[in-house]
Amino acid sequence: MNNEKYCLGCGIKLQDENVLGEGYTTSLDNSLCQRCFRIKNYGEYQIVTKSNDEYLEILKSVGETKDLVLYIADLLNLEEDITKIREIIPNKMILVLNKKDVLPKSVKEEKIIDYFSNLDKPFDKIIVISAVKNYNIDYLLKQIKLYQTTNNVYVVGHTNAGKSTLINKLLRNYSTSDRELTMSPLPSTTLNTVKIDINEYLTLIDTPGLVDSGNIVNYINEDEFKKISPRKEIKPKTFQVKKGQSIIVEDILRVDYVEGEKNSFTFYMSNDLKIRRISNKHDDLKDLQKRTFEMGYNEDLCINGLGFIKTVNKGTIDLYLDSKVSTYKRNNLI
Ligand SMILES: Nc1nc2c(ncn2[C@@H]2O[C@H](COP(=O)(O)OP(=O)(O)OP(=O)(O)O)[C@@H](O)[C@H]2O)c(=O)[nH]1
Ligand SMILES: [Mg+2]
Repeated sequence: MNNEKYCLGCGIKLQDENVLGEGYTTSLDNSLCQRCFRIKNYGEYQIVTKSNDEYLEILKSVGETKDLVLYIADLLNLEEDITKIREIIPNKMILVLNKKDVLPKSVKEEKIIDYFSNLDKPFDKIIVISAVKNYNIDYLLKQIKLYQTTNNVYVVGHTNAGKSTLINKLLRNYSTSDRELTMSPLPSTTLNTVKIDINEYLTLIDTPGLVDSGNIVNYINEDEFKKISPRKEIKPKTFQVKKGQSIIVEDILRVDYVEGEKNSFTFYMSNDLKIRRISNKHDDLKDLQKRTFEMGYNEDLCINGLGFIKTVNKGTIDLYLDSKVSTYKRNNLI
């Protein structure tokens, strides 16, 4: 079969022969694949497993252009090494920190920007936005105009960071087109590059997000997934802790404060998650993999896909968590 039609929602090549294959549609006259049609109309989602190798090839080809790149990252789930992308894409790049709306309003964006301003491979600009709440989108467009080298501007980043949501917002705000990219709360929504003309001078190119095998979303069911994805401003939960005390998050995570001065643990995670103290005599969740962290003063413990725990004093923490989920320490973000 030889056709050159691509799904307008996710970029996959359309085909009408293999119902179970990617890009299937009942008729090649349709503009969306069946998967996008279902996500858009029924909120139904079909998991797609793609290899990152294919996506890496796409990113490498972006790196061979001279075009401006927007690197979108999710503020609640920042990559451990946010500059890693610069190894593949040396282009002019704006770091766009998205989902500001889920952080407490009291968090100052200047502080977040400061945090990332002393990197080894610095970004040309750092901007905090909320694609959903339309926050700082005008400012972002101004910066795009300032930094763009050609009409083409690539939008890259990990899966679920909100790339397609941002492009749709720019489309709604600044063009008359009624096109809409497919967005969804689950990973791997966009499957190929998709070109979107915003105006005569600006074409945004959506790309599939890299899938991070250390992200907890890969290892939980749909109900748990709904709980861990915050839709509203997070109300952080603070616990004053002494050594020997334990806190658990649903049946996902156990945090034991093993050794150290009096401390304070603040959980920046979805409000829908039940976070509570338990008696350290209980062995709840101790069957999960244990990892030990020596925390310094004012450090966060980040759990990939779940959020982070802000701590203030020195001490030793044992985390119990699925062995496949990655974790890291950093200085307090907020
Ligand atoms: N709270 C909040 N959620 C957002 C924001 N932007 C995007 N999201 C949500 O994040 C999820 C992922 O959004 P997408 O636009 O599909 O993400 P993507 O980066 O295109 O993902 P892939 O196509 O898989 O690479 C959706 O549930 C969006 O509603 C934001 O500013 N705030
Ligand atoms: Mg997308």
